[in-house]
Amino acid sequence: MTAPLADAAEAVLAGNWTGESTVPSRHQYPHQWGWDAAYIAIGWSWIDAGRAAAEIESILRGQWPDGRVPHIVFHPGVPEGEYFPGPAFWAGGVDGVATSGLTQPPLHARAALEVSRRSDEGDAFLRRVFGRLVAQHDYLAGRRNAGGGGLAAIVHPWESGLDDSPAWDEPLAAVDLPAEGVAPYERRDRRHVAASERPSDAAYDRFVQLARVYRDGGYADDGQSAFLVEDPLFNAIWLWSTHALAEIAGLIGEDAGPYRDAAVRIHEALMTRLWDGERFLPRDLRTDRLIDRRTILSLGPLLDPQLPEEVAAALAAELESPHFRGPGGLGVASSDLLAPTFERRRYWRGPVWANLNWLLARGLRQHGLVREAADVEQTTLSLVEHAGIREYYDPVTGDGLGAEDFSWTAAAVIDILRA
Ligand code: 2M8
Repeated sequence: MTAPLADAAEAVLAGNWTGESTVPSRHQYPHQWGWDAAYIAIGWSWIDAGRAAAEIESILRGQWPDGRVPHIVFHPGVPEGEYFPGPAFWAGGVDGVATSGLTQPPLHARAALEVSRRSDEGDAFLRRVFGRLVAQHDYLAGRRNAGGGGLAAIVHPWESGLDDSPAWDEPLAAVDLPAEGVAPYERRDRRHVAASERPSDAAYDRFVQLARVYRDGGYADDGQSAFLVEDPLFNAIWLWSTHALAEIAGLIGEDAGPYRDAAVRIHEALMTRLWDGERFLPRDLRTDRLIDRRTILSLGPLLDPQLPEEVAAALAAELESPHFRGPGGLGVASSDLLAPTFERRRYWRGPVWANLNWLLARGLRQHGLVREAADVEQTTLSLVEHAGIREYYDPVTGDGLGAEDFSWTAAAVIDILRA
């Protein structure tokens, strides 16, 4: 692949670097985000290992005493009005670092391991972050085990990272809104991106209401959230990171046993709680039923190295099917191309995302599905080359959508080109 693409990707990361960490995009998301930081650190690791380590240590600076790694660490210099919901809304944080109170997919241990491979610091970086990563995993295993079966539950669609996925339509519809209506708020997300590419107002009302209720309850993980879901992608990422934690422990002379055991437990819970015999589905803990929607979330367990071969093969076949691969072969759609909920241009309701393609390619490769992995990577590179380093892409035309100069897309490109 071409040098100009690599140069453009590096320029995006450099342009989004703030001195301490990297924003997802300058205008749309002017703070540091939880799982973005992990992808971005892996991208930086090929160019500037110091910045890669700083990226991870910056997001971990926002970690709460209970271990949660927040989904946003706010930059103090950015005015409140630049992003909603900003620091004043969340009223959260630690040691002078303002943060949100939600979390996001825990990709950080995996990122830390990858960063350390290209760092001159030897094990020093891993030693600095190990305790915090363990605390993050303990938080998920302890405070988020709302279903009691050993998986981590998310309490808000924003925690999935796939905020507007059709998988969340049903559980969101069941969230009660106040009889007098949701207290007024001002969306800021459509100033730089077309409304047709962003979530609806109805979805936003529920996002804001859920976040307010969680905040007003002191961010207590008491199992009372009106939205309470076990998400296969979130849990698969947690599992992938748990394997990384075991590896990190081995590298720095800590006991890897507890993390190996935890990985076995999460794998078994994924199989017993979210596999329906045909596909992985999110479990709605409010109804204790699986949410029967085909979305890219279901493909996430490819990241589980212990997945039985026939299950990995079934996931790979689903990924290659017309539900996820359009006739033009443009990347993996975030949601079923053939379903009535499919929307080509709207956020997580259909578009192709480079970060997810990157994850899925890693999963496929882990199961020896090398041709399939290379195909996903190559189509991702072609999309980006054709349409620019955007937040997401139309799976039918390949048009670039959402924010421009997007960091995790740049990071995925860099890692695919270099790895
Ligand atoms: C999107 O989410 C934020 C809220 O967290 C938003 O729309 O304002 C999602 O794509 C999420 O996964 C991502 O981490 C974030 C920043 O890139 O943007």
